[in-house]
Amino acid sequence: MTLFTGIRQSSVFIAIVLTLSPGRAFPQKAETPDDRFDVREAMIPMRDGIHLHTRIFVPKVQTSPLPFILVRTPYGTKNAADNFVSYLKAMANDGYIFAFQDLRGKFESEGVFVMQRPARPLADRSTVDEGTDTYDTIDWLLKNVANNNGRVGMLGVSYLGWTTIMGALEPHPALRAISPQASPADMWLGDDFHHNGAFRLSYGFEYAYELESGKDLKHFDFDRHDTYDWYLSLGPLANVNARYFHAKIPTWNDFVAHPDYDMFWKRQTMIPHIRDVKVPTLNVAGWWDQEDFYGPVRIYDALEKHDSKHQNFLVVGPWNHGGWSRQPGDRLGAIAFDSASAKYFRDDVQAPWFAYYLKDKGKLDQPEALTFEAGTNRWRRWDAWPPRANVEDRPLYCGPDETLSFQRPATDSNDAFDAFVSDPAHPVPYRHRPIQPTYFPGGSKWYEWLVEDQRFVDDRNDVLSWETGPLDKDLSIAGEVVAHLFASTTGSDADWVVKLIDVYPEHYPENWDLAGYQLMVSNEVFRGRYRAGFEKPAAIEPGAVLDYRFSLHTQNYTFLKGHRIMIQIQSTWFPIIDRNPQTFVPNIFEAKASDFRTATHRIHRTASHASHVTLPVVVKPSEAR
Ligand code: PG9
Repeated sequence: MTLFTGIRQSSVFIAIVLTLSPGRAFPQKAETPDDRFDVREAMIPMRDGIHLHTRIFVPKVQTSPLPFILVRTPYGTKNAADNFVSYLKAMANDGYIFAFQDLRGKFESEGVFVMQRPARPLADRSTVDEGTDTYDTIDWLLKNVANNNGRVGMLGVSYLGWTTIMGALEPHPALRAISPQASPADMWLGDDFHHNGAFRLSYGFEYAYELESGKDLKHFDFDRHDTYDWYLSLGPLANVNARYFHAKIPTWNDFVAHPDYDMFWKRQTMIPHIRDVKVPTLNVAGWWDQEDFYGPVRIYDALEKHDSKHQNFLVVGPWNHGGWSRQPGDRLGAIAFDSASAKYFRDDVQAPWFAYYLKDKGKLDQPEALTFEAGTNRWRRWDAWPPRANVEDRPLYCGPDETLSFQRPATDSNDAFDAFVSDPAHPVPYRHRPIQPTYFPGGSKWYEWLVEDQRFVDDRNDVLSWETGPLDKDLSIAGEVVAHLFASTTGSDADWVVKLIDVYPEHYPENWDLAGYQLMVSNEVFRGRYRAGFEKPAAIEPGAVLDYRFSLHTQNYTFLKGHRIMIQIQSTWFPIIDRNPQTFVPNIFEAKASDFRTATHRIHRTASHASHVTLPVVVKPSEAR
């Protein structure tokens, strides 16, 4: 068992890796840089006079000029060598010069940190951004580190994936291959801080504090271990600045000042800057990424529109946030995948892909999209993602008596709905309590909550479920899952959470721990006030049946014969999503305690208001690896 201690799992840079089981291939303690690299620290000058701290690992034995791998991070470079234990092990064995750099204002770098500093407009040559910092760094490395082959690659997970794609928007000509992995693309539409306008409270609060309360990282000191209680007793969001942050955390102030999808968020996303595939790109995502799944797929899509030279690729595996970088990847929580999927990615995908572009080594054997199909537990190769052929969109309808089927309801009876009372004072927990602080060093279930057994909320009155009978044959999906609800509320605002679930058979001798298990396959939340547009919120007319259509994202999954498919709908998911007052107020960050009111929500299931989830069903199996 490998134990990662340290501030955050996604940041392999500050994790201390201890190997607890003796017979493993990698060393007892993280390999020290001295073992195989000469380590050099440099303060690299940027065009505006700011110096960025960079730790450079040059192989002690170097028989030919080597390419660089550049990694730019807000999480510190002190433990950068830990990467060679797992994430970059195959690449270190292959031979690269590695450079790890602190972003502006973080750890040992000069300057001011700006959370996801937007790319400068094309016409603006006077300011700096992550792109110019990357450019200047590459320029310096090429001139100052001997025996390089003139090529540079970049990669990293999450914030480090984001700096990777930002560095490739206006790339240095020597930047020849990038792998943005779990990079956020849009913090309001679908990544760490909001989903469809619903604010990711616990993540936004804890992350903003962690990054912006000093030059290094600092956890917020909760006085409750179960943060469900803490966030509930916080009351309205205005109490954050009043009691704790006192307007000193810039990102929190931005949340408050920009509740809607305004120019602040539109300037921050890099998507409009993607106008070409300027550098070969390996996009990487995990199906159960608890932080950034929207981003990597969105970036892949944006690049794909311009990919005339076929240099843009997608890999999605059965991983949580950054899971491909550290574990064998043979399981996530209770769910097993039959093979070491993460190790396969590191050794047989990531390393050869970079070697091809940076060292002219080997033949490229990378399909357009490589996805791990959980359920059947095998990798699948696709020539387009989502697949263009052999997939049919099939709506799965909510029916009477908690049934779910591919038959559209025929009734138009006024009684054809299911209702529940949503009480902001008793929100549905998003994971099993206690909900430890997100990156709690003593252990947090944050990393695996997306695969937790959803039975823990199944019997709540404010969670509705509909279920098919046992499937008589396997049902595979490949592509986008979309929710289409017809819903009404007695309030004037509401959130809608939809979960697509694989229900394991009750009789499951293969593994009794999984008997009846409810595994979430796809999910998303939508804040009702934005149904007519994300830029301007609008009150919901109480009692009106309105339709809400939103993506539950792309998936490749097989519901096996004998399993059932379930849809759950609820209105709270706390504290990952802040509580909707259910009374329309212009800005929820300024809502008063008295604005938070109980409301009754209805999900309609008539012929004209047929709530459903559309599945991209594979009708003819495509070639498996
Ligand atoms: N999910 C993290 C993050 C990335 C970018 C901005 C804010 C948060 C991370 O793991 O780096």
